[in-house]
Amino acid sequence: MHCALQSTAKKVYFKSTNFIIQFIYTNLVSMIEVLQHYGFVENTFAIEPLGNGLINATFLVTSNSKKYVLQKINTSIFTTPQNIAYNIELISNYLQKNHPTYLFITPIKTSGGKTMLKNGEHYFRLFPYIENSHTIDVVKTPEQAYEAAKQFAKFTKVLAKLDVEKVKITLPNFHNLQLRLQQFTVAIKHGNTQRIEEAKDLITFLGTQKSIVQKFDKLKENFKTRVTHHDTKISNVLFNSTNYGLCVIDLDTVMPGYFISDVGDMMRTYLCPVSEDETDFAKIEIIPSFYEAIVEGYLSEMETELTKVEKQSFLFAGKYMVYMQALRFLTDYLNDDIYYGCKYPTHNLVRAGNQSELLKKIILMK
Ligand code: GN1
Ligand code: MG
Repeated sequence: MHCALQSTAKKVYFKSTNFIIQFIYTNLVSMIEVLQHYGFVENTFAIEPLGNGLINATFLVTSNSKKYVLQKINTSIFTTPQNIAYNIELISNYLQKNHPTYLFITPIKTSGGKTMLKNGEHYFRLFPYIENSHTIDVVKTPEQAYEAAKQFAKFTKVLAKLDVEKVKITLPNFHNLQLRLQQFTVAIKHGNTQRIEEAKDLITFLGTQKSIVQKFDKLKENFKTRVTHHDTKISNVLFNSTNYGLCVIDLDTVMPGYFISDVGDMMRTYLCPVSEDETDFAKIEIIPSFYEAIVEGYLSEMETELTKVEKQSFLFAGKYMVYMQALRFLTDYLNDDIYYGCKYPTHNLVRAGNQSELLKKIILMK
């Protein structure tokens, strides 16, 4: 749907659904103020929503035919946005020195020289828009899965010699599966009773999969801590016009972690030709050539870095991340959708069902 709106204060145009329109209205003045810190002149730019992120709010800004990406950080989730800015600067400086040709999209500095801007209570960043690039929401070919896996592997590989201890934690316990299970256990006790009843089959299924947590606790002793992206979904890779991977984006969760977070999230989002939002679970199937492409793409960069146990844990990575995501979606549903952006009341329930279905399919893989 396209909709051009005009603010009473300043002239700004954008496209979107009602939800986003409402969001923009409440944040409009703030966004206009923010852009002025980057030297934009009022009445000369257009803003429209961009992408499908569930946490931060992202916009495409067009001014004098040049495009930019403006992002407002969700500080109820990223409570220490300074750590994000710190990591990006650390990594950017390291790459400029050691891998100058690597495409790492760094935020544009404000007129005051800052890479992150605090405006009132809110934190914003502005990025250059990479021309002739595009993202995809679902994988349609093994080549796409290969390219995406390669890009995330390359990201960790070029940072292999950066002291991981210097990289800050931007979201404590983000991929702590034990904790995600605990949060789920609390939600099935104290959550919305009507929703608990509605979700009882899913609750039972997820309860039967607790051995994944124990297996993770055993395996992790053999996993190395590296600079890990932690959100390797397919829409976080930029492709060029001939469908080669260009670079990875959405770097807020870049922090020390295990490779299974990254490979697992690839399994979660590249194994199957439909997304986590698909309501027709009959469409959830695993395409073997997509699996092979993930493994080959990741190993094309990381083969020499991974330990033997890590190389044997690709399939487990999928179970670990899909299980975690199913727990997280269902926990949020039972807690009345306090975390993830939802487009309709049972959205999180559908996502949890979808991920559980995917988990069942991964469990059957050999
Ligand atoms: C969130 O906001 P977005 O879409 O980049 C979430 C990821 C989930 C993903 C599921 C900080 O990512 O962990 O995998 O939704 N990010 C955070 O789509 O919780
Ligand atoms: Mg993200």
